[in-house]
Amino acid sequence: MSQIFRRDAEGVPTVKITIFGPSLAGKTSLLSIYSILKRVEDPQSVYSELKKIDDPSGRTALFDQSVFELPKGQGTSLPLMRYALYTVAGQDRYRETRKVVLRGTDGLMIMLDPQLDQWDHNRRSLEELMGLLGEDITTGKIPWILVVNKIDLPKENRKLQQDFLQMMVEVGLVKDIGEAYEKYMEMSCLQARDDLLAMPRSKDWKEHLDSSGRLRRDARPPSVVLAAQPIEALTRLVIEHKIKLIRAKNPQS
Ligand SMILES: Nc1nc2c(ncn2[C@@H]2O[C@H](COP(=O)(O)OP(=O)(O)OP(=O)(O)O)[C@@H](O)[C@H]2O)c(=O)[nH]1
Ligand SMILES: [Mg+2]
Repeated sequence: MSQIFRRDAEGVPTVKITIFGPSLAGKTSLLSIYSILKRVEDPQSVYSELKKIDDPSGRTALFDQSVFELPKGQGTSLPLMRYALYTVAGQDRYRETRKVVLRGTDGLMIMLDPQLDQWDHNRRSLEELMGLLGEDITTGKIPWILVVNKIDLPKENRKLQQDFLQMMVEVGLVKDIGEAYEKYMEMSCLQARDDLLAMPRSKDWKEHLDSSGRLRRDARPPSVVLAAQPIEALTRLVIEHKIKLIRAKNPQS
């Protein structure tokens, strides 16, 4: 099935998605919530549990990683595919590690922090990313999206969508606001986590389960939909992008 899909040690085609952004944006929080979600919805899809390499303060020191399986046949004619999710360590002192973690990434989720005092950190993080992968990003070689977390915070304490769209243009991620808008998403990891953990205590909990006792996908609370969407949308984008490359190389496939 071509070298365009890398294969893991078991020979299964695997795409690598990296979550990049400044320290405290919520990258580890997102991966933790997504791992819990997949465990309650479809434990068989969790190929490798969340591994965290963090420092004594709980911040990531190298990366977090978790690997999931896509239902067979989804998006491709392949029997089985995996997607490996990584987060980078956002603190300034881990800059060198981020280069290593980004190596070979097939898709990029940029996660930013809307808190007013984090504004400069966001910009520095975007500038660093542009220095490392700017060409791959702007030419479409690496599919990407930008997610702003912490929208649970009061509006007066955070930057809003328009500020981020403007910054995306200023750092050269996109050509104009329209293009920025297409790449932009928002979420609250905190809200998603609270809503997910509250579900088993709700009166209608049983109605949200399928016959095997798993959480039904269509029962995701809206905050959980918002949190899972960027990962799942980006994974789809990456797979579609690779299939296009394969078809371009071999029109018969
Ligand atoms: N208010 C609010 N706080 C959040 C949200 N998501 C994460 N946090 C908090 O932000 C802090 C940092 O979260 P992490 O997930 O560790 O951040 P990170 O991006 O992995 O940081 P590094 O590992 O240093 O790169 C924690 O105290 C979280 O509880 C959110 O949606 N809303
Ligand atoms: Mg982290």
